[in-house]
Amino acid sequence: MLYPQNSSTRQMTDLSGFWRIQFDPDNTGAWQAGFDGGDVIAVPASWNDQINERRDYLGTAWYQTTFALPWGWRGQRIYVRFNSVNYLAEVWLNGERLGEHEGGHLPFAFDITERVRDDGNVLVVRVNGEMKPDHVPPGGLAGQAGVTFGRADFPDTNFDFFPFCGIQRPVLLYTMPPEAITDISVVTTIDGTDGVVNVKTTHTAGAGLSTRMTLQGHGANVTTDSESGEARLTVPNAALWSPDAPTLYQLGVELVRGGTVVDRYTLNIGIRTIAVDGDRLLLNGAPIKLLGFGRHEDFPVIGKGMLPALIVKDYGLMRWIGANSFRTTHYPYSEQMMELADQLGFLIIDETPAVGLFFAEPGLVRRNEVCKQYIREMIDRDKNHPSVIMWSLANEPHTAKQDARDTYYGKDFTVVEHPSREAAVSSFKEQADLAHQLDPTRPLTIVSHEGATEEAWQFVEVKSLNRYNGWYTQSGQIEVGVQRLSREIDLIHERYPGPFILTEFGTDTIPGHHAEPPEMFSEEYQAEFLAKYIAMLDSKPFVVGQHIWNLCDFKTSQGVIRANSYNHKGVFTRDRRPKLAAHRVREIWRGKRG
Ligand code: BDP
Repeated sequence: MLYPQNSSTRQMTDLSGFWRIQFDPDNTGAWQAGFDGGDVIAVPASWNDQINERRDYLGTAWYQTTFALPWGWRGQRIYVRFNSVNYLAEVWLNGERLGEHEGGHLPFAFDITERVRDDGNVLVVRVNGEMKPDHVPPGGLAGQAGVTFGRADFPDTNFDFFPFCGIQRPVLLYTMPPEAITDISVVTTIDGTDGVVNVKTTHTAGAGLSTRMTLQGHGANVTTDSESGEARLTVPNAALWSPDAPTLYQLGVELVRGGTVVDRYTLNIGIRTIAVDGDRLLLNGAPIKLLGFGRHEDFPVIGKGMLPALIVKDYGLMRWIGANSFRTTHYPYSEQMMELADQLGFLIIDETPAVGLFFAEPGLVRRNEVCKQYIREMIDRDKNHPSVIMWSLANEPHTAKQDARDTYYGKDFTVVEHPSREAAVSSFKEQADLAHQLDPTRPLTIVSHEGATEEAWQFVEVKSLNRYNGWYTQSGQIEVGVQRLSREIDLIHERYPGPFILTEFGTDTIPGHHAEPPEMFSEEYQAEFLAKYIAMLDSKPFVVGQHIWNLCDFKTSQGVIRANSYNHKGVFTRDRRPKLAAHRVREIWRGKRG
């Protein structure tokens, strides 16, 4: 799905601003053609933190805005695109239904060419943010054993972040010409010192159209014409894309009819390869280690709203601390975040919104279908980003038949078998097959909390684990916890050879709370914990990544283990100030990267 852009053949305008919102707790509203009154609401941003009385409201709300068709757009195909609406969206223009979409973090668009007026257009979006067992991520399970963390937090999520709702990313109005480029897929390879850029394009039906592709930048200027829409462009002495040198080339695609350019689209691309080889993860043929974080799109007042300044700030913090990578925990991030990663040279594990999955009724079959929809949409959206080096199909799925993590290893520290549910195994096989088929070039991972008995790992190239030894288990005993984890990681690697990433480790830390000797919740405890984990991970050549949980403190549901309704595992506070651990990690990571 190409991001809208302005060019000599395309136009785009942003409908962000002050909209109106009408809450509909009884689901009786019928405001498809618009409503009078309601409250003012800023788009993009979640509603929860903007409107005091609606903080915990997760039901139905109707959004509305009006717009005029920009001058000169008539004659083009016209679309409205929603970059993110959480969770269900149903959309009407001038009282006519355009369609619906499920899932909070991936874009969708509607063709409004035949419906849009020159003036006085009323755009209405019915948003529903209810937590339900058959949604992904699921909720509304009230601590049901075996499928949840066993807690009953409020609001009742099956995951550990606040379920912010609303129109959370920009809404764009854009044009495409009547004959248009509809998709571009880029796969790059390296041949000696040449960079090879394989491009596949699609366009609207029509005889007599051909495609011209031009690659420019860093001294390159390669052009090729193609009848089929496919081409292979070779860049001699190519400047490869990497975290140290995130070189981007400009790929210009033109759709041509009889010598006249009818559409034009420009894409920034990076020439790089990513591969798994034995225990190693190779970027451009050389081993790479991922140093970084899990993060959340989360900030006071805007909730999960897209805020360009916050994106810049977070990249600045990650740079400062010496990170080169992050995982989009636990949903795909904004397209703005992805674009900057390409420019700044960050390596991304791109994760679908599948967090807190369970493989029992209710909602089993439906959840599986929604997961596959997300995989299609995520790969379609992000396939051309050089920064995206891996797809994550799930975070901590409850795959085991029994939820009994503490008994997965016996007294003598051998694996005690805890079989996975058949439904989990077949679901992940289907999902991995789909992802491999859609993108044969990037490795897959599944982020497990089950360890060596995780059967879903058989379908993915990279095994990722979340562990909190010395925190949730072996509390107060960092050394004991780290030793135990070290043995566990070795056991996992014996069973599942290949690259391994510790995708989460960390401690809740109250800024300003100090203790010597270090004690849980103190800044010293977090600093020591992270330093010891990193030293242990560094000692294992097959550990290709270390992602601290979390970059910043973030908002959660209310529950007994979340003071302030915050997860305090950030090395930065929610307002982006460093804790002691940030300085410690910086010393280690920057030392490592030179
Ligand atoms: C893991 C989850 C993550 C949580 C974290 C924690 O993947 O979303 O926030 O633990 O408890 O289970 O801090």
